Amino acid sequence: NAGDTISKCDVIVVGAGFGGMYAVYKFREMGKSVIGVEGGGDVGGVWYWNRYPGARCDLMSVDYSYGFSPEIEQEWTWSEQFAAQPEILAYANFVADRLKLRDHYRFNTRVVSAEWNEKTSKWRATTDAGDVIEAPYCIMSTGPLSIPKDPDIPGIDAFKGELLRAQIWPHEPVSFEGKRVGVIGTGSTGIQIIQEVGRQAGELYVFQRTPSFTLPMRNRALEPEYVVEMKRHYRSLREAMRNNPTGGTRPVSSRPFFSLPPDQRKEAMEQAWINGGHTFLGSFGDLMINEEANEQVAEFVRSKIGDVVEDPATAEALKPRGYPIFARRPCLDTGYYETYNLPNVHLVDCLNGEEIIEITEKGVRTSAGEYELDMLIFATGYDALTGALMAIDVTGRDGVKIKDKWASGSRTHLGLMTEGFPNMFMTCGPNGPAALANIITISEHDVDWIADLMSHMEANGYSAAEPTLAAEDGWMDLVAALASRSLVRKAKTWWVGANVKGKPQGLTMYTGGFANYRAECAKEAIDYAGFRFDMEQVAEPA
Ligand code: NA7
Repeated sequence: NAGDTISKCDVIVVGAGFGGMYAVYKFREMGKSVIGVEGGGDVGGVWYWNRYPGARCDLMSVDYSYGFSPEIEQEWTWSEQFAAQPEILAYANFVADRLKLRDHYRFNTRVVSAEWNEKTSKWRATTDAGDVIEAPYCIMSTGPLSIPKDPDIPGIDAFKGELLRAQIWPHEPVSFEGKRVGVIGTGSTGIQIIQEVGRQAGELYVFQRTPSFTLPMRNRALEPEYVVEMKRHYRSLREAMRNNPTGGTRPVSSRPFFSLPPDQRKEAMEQAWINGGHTFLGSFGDLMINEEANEQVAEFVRSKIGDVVEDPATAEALKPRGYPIFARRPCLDTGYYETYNLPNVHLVDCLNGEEIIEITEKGVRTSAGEYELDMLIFATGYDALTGALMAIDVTGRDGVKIKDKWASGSRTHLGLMTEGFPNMFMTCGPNGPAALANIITISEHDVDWIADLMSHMEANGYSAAEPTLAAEDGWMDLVAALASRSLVRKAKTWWVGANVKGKPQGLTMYTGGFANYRAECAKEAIDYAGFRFDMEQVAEPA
């Protein structure tokens, strides 16, 4: 029963992904007692759950790793330019072992509610195990992509074959051999699954609604000499990451697309194609704000699809139209388009041809008929950015619920805190740069920023901190002003809430880039002018 076990500590950390793990470490190093709560059976966050074949990070491993520990940087060696899920999960485990983080965590446990107590200036979190944890500080490291979303298609429960979800993939090996497999979802996840399962399955049917633009990943094993160099230069690499709009090491250009003559533009695009995916965004500075420049790159990529895919109708159906390239998360692939040249791989175009009607006992029924399947895989994304926090019954000052405060969209100051919810912090929160920049760089920044605020509070005898409404309004105005220039708002994606029925729509992420975000947060930390603080109460009531 709730209340049977009350644990008291200084900091509650919700989540054991990269954000939560660093939070546990940092606050423990500050001498605080920390209790972590994690729904998964171990550390790793999204990498604990996403075990589907081909799961891989689309950021380079040198970027997608912690920068706070020079020892860990030297002790850990990445094997590939873009690490696969097992290696990333092994890294998370390595860090957890090395820093003894597991002792702090309660695994297989979810926080179901969190309530602020005005009198004691403490958060009281209740878990699904019935435990109660009380602490002055609560850190929500719940992740932008952690609540899986099924497709809104009737009949999901009717299917009698194997139903698998990419976001909660089984731990035991899955065989596709000789099976008729269907995949719904062609975002980053679906693309990784399709290119892998297409080579293994008996028949693969891809039910595609919106085609994604995907660019060559150009992954490679990291040669020992490269690793030595990388390890030697980690400090300067981390410094470069902190000053980069994406929070990564790849240089970003400010060169406008049309500043080059046509032949040089073509040459730059060919070079970006050869170098691989994200170098496109590093080649030109205006692709996310100049529609014409964006369309030229989009058309270049469409022509590449046409070059690879042999069947003209399939090639045409795979070419994304009607939204700017990079306005959906650009996917990076290894032979995705080539997969459609395999005789056992079939594209079902659910945008311009057939429509999915329902899932049946035997498979998927479209307007053209029924596809009989042995296995159906959902790669249909997440209730992103706000979903995980909204899944917790969070009550702030004066009994206000987060789900009411955010009913028409998330509102925060700096993506880190929300007015009316004192001492509750988010890492990689909504209205920050999370989905558009390196999440590990952001997580480390956010935790360090929170730690500085806590130190400021303690030095001044403050028991509670929260942003003022004016500061929050100011931040949301800035976010909106930046968003109004960005082409990201022009596609229907999880970035704008379009993938979840009834969710508030709109681009409310900070699109000014990580480096500017860091500067905004640093500016606030000079005097915390956007905050109100409460003084320590004399004694806690018995
Ligand atoms: P995404 O990018 O949200 O993709 C989900 C996919 O699922 C997308 O292609 C959707 O098509 C498709 N979908 C969802 N519902 C349906 C129905 N009902 N019918 C057909 N197709 C459907 O999720 P991912 O997991 O791929 O990627 C999330 C992030 O993880 C990614 O951006 C990287 O940052 C890592 P739609 O576009 O809605 O037409």
